Amino acid sequence: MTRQFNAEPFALNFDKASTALVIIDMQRDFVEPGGFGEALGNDVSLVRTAIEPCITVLKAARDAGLLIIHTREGHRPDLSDCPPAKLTRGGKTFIGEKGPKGRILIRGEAGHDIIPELYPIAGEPIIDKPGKGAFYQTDLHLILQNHNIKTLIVCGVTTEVCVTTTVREANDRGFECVIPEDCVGSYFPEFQKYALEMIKAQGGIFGWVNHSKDIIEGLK
Ligand code: C5J
Repeated sequence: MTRQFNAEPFALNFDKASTALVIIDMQRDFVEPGGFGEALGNDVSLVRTAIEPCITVLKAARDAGLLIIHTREGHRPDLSDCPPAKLTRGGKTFIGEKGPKGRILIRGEAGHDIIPELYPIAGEPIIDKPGKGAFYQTDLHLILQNHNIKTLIVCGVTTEVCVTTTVREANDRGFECVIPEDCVGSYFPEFQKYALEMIKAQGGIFGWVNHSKDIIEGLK
């Protein structure tokens, strides 16, 4: 059955059976006080605003029977999957070094894992990604294709980095993406504002933007 999400720049038609919720990198190191994000000098309260709206959208998506996918950015402990160029970034904190919640962006470390409030349940795939985009060197496209998914609701952090890198590539791969604006977060308010404007500009050049209440209403 075709439904509609209220959204900008115009309403988005979707079908529950071909819609997935993708929650990007809601990891302890990015979102929790005392993590890597904060160690970089960021104010994590700016990204924590996305937690409550994400909880409501996750519940609505679970109740509606949507495919739900979670992603985590991080690397193997031996860093063999980390491009050398990425290892030089971070200013004072570098990937693989000891951070406040374990080695920074290393799989298996406490800080790399998803926050308890949004923890995946059985049957919800977790995509471990080495890059910013969720498609790069992962099986995300294959999983979406096997479930006949056409529409993605994309939430998570950070808006201008991993969320929109994923949305831009999803758009090129033929998916229709909607971002509920209160379900994404950035350490930089101006980046949040302009990243979302760029998605919906020019008649929806990369996708659609709406609010968690529009997602919940559309899934009812
Ligand atoms: C960043 C992310 N910001 N998940 N990662 O490095 O957006």
